[in-house]
Amino acid sequence: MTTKRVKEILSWYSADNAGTKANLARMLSHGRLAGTGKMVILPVDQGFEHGPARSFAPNPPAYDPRYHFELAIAAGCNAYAAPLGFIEAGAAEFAGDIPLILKVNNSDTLAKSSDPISALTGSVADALRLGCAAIGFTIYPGSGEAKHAYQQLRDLAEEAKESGLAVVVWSYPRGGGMSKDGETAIDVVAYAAQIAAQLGAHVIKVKPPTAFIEQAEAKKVYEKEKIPISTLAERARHVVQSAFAGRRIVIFSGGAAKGKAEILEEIRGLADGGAFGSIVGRNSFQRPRTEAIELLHEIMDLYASA
Ligand code: FBP
Repeated sequence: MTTKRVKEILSWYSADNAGTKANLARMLSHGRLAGTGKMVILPVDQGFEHGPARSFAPNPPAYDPRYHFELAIAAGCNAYAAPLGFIEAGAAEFAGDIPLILKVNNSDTLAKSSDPISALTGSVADALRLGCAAIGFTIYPGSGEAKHAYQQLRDLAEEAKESGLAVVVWSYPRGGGMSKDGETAIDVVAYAAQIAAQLGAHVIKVKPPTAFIEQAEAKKVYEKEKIPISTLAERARHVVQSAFAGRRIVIFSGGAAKGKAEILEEIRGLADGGAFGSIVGRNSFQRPRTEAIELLHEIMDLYASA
């Protein structure tokens, strides 16, 4: 049964067809957080994005694509997201066991560019063939190529929605015109969430923001309006507000592997600020399996009790 909270969330997406709403409901109604309106997703595109050794050497069973399906299922995640190759390697074997998100664009770190843009690496047809609930797409607001990516997303989102799929957008500011600190600055992360929402994303994924403000024009407004941004909870609240006053699902990424206490403290701040959940890759699959499941359960418990 779809819970009242899930129905409320679905009502925010009033333009969507029954298929897309059913697929959103599938993700919101699966796993240990089913029905709560919160989500914890396992993303494993780091093999592509960062390379195999950086991603999988800390926990070698993770070189096997089936490992990640099993981890996401055993931990009770809402969904599992990966590029075409990993999804193809397990979609049939694990059919029906967990909602899947096909990352339809990816970039590698072999080529360095000040104007990053991901290549199209999967299609809506692939997502349908593999039984996925959603497509996943990365944009890099701030890149000189961002406009091209926005247009690609616009076309793919239209096709996905026509086909009854949901759209998950990774919105990661970066590029030549932006400082390194600016990539996670509160004004920039909030802006990135707004852009993803305006591009029609159902689920928006951003990095946890810092209290740094990148843009001088924005800084004046944050100061004048006294927007509270000193704690992580306040910043998460501001980012969620920036995505249509909380009427879009906004989840936060886990980042590079860190200690358990540190990640739980971060999640506590995000959950207190009204985050809808987390997408935790390296901090889960780089740990031994039982530790990863334990950590994911603790993360889920924090969201469940927020
Ligand atoms: P992590 O929890 O490992 O940070 O995963 C989240 C994620 O969005 C992955 O999907 C992606 O591979 C990675 O972060 C990309 O991070 P970046 O582009 O900053 O290296």
